[in-house]
Amino acid sequence: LTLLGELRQAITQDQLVLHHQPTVELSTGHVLRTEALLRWKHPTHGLMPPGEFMELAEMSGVVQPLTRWVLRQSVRQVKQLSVDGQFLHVAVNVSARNLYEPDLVDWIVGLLEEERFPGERLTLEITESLLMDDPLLALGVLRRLKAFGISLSIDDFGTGYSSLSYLRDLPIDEIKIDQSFVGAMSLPGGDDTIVRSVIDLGHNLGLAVVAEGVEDWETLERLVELGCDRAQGFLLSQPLPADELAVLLESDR
Ligand code: G
Ligand code: G
Ligand code: MN
Ligand code: NA
Repeated sequence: LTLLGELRQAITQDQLVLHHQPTVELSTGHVLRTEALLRWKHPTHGLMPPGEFMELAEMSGVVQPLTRWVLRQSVRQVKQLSVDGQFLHVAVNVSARNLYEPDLVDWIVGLLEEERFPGERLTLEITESLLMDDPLLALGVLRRLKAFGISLSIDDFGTGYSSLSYLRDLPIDEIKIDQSFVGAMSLPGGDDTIVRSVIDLGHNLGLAVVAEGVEDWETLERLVELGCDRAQGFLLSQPLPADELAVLLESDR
């Protein structure tokens, strides 16, 4: 069996798992939401990160059932982690390929109804470079998602190349500064030019800004000084299995 053949079976064979990485609101210091990160428990290769199979999934179309599995499981798992009827907010990574699925929005709306989960508690993260392949199509789909209260975030911001007018015209709520730029802040002779500029750009467009890949206190403090809204990274928490996230959330209350 090829890797693709195995990937097709991974869903039904129960080989997929989600880890959850919190995003912290810097004004409060509390967990704002959690991001679902997919892993494949491969029978012989061990725990595989999405970087090792996502491209294959996108090229082959397996990304459709894969993303839908992640969405359903994410919603179910965060529902279990919710306390006092207050739903946790969850972010799910969506491939721009998914936006070409004609029934995507209807499927997500159906999922929210079935699971009785509010759209206001769901964020979809879409990678910048892929989004800009067909901005007009993206615009239509994103508008429909927003109508159901779903939040939209541009992932890996700064690595693709979006026209600034698209950034202004797309109905997005947030940009996530790619971790390469955040990492550069803590290198010898550290440089925060790009991070600073992206924070200002985001704010000028009325968007919230997340820094991803925060690994040390100095960087976090600098991000606060620069007015960054949210942060994510190993310093705050590794991606965790659901039961470990539950413990973290308990101590965050
Ligand atoms: O978790 P990790 O650092 O290995 O993630 C690597 C990349 O895979 C990240 O860019 C992340 O956005 C992406 N990714 C993680 N989970 C999913 C998923 O469920 N769907 C999609 N499309 N991408 C994912
Ligand atoms: O592109 P996206 O933000 O979806 O990617 C998330 C990926 O980044 C996950 O694979 C996660 O494991 C990884 N990640 C999260 N925090 C950190 C960090 O502080 N440092 C590094 N190097 N990777 C991180
Ligand atoms: Mn992401
Ligand atoms: Na990213």
